[in-house]
Amino acid sequence: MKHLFKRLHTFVDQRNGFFILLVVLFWLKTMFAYYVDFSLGVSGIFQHFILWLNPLATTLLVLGLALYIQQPKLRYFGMMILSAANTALLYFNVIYYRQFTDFMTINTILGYSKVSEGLSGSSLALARPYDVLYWLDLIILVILLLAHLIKIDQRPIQRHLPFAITSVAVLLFSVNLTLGESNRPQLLTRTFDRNYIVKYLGLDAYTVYDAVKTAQNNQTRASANGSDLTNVLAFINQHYAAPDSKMYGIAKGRNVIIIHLESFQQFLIDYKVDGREVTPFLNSLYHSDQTYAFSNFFHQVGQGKTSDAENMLETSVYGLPQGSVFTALGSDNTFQAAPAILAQKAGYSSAVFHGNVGSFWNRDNVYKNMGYQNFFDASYFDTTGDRSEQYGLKDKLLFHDSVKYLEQLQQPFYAKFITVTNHFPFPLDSEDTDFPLPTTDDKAVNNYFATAHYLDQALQEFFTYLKSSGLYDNSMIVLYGDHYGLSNSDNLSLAELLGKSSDTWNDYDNAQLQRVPLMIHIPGQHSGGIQKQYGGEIDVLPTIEHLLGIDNKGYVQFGTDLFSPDHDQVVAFRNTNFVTPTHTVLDGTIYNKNGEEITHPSTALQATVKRQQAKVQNELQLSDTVNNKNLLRFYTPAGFTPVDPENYDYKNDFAKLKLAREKLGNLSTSLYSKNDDQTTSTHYKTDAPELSDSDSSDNSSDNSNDSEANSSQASSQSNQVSTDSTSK
Ligand code: GP9
Ligand code: MN
Repeated sequence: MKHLFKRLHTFVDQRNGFFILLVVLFWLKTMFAYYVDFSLGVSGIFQHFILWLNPLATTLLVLGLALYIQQPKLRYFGMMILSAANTALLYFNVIYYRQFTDFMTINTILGYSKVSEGLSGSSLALARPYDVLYWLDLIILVILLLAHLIKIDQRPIQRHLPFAITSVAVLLFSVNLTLGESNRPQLLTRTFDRNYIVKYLGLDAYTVYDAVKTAQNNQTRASANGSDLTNVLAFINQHYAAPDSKMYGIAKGRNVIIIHLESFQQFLIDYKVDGREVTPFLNSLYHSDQTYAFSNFFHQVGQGKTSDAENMLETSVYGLPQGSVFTALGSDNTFQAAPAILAQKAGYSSAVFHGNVGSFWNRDNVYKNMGYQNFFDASYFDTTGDRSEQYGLKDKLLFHDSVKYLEQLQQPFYAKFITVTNHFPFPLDSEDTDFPLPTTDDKAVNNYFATAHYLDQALQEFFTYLKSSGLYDNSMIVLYGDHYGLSNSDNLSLAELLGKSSDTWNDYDNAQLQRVPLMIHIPGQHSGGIQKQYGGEIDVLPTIEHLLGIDNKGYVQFGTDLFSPDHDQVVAFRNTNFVTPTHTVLDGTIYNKNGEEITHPSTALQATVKRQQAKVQNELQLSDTVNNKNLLRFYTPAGFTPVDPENYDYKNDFAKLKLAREKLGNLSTSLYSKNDDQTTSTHYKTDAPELSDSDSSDNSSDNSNDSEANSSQASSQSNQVSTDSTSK
């Protein structure tokens, strides 16, 4: 033992030994933070391996900088300072994470961010006794150095050593990046969640990445000028489509319930497997005369997938050509979004219900900029054990467990439910399904039908509740599919199920499968039916506004009301391809309605296509300018007040709603108040097996509170990202 200690001592007394000791200590502290303080959702040996590897490259790189210093004392000082700075970054993130379940951005660190609060005095209350472990090593080393118990090695540093260490660090980082990208493709281009970058590349790399992105954004924003806005406004004014007077205001004053159907494609509607309808409930809605059901409605998302769909629905502005506008720009951009417009123009309250962690797609920040008053994310739900599947709470449970919050919203409300169970690769516990699977060679294709069926059942249960609680009659329910579930490569296996052959399957077929459902269900309105006009996600907001009797003239919205006689039926895809009622144009190739390539288009058609293609390109480019240059900060439509994100935080939303209800007394319009201050969740009927085999059936009772639900947060996070490597 004594011998070992002595050897260690001599090792540390040498500058290389001391350097290695600092690297190892910092690595250990990072591992401690990863496993004890952060919930990174690491699963599988490969992800753990990447996690263990990722602090090494950056620590070598950072501490290695001190080795370039010639003067021995200064060199040691440099190593200690760099190590302390790195520790500070780690530790402040630990504290911040305890409060916000998220990592600090450069803007938070510098205090520039409007949405993500920095560390305040109260954050120090989040310190824990064991935090001393983050600092103890440095304190001990300083003492040992000062007491000369560790000697400063006075020998000059080997000439090539610093450079060798930097090279090794860079090499290690490349290996790390390659492994990360192989496990989570498009890690840096799409930036799903800050969690992901830390998990794969480490905290230092994340901070640098965020700094570079922030600098780029600031530069693009700084280059904004008046003419950018002039072009946008000219397009918007000329493109504006006035409402059809028969439709304008037909849903005025109703609650709006948006149901985001994860990965749900239109072909599922009326589709049967072994003679069994996949989605009998959605089919019945689709064919109801109280539903305006669109049969030629297309998703228009890019890499931002769900977040792009949400962005279009909330703002009628497109996502970005690359990455997600939510994660890339959403923390700081100015939005003129549905929750704020509806609140200001028609007194709506607003809430989002989603069983995944709030940081995914940066929703926790973006929603504040959109003016969402409440956000019930995974922290408000019990997402433990078999209650969750990959991206969070199973859909039946999401609807069921949300009701106790929903009933507290003041009416009219604008409420959005983001489902998750029907997400690639469509896993589902056998207890949740008895649906017969097709038998193609592609497992994802087969499973897709079971999760879609499960979603359908969840919706039926929710609708039954809406009816029995009385919400149904004064609501408008909007259901839409966010994007494809099956990718173009899966489509080759899907082809046979659609009566086509994989041999002749082509781009045109893929494009037609961008159809997703849009159903606007207005109970008591019997003039609905299947709508054949072409449109896309960009058109939903103007349509909803007009149905609610809200004028959208003057707003920077790129879509047009689907019911307007002037509605624009040229539907742009994010990659500048487009579809129209008569033809589809993919990379310049024109297809007719039957999918046949038009090799010799008439001069008239050529001119039309040229004009349409130019419009599509112009529209997308203007939308990109609005996003990238944050143009809406310079323009506020008449009658609109810009959103102040500081007015929102999503902690204790349940308690806050209850308090608001109590304050309003007789004036409270919440369902709970209308129901004589009784919960309506007892009306909820669900066959979810996760509720029957535990005492969680009284989960919906009014007794549970935020802190109770919050206790499940940590576990929900590990559920959330656990299978991200399998997502598309
Ligand atoms: C995650 C969920 C899925 O919270 O919305 O996002 P997606 O992978 O579909 O973009
Ligand atoms: Mn999605």
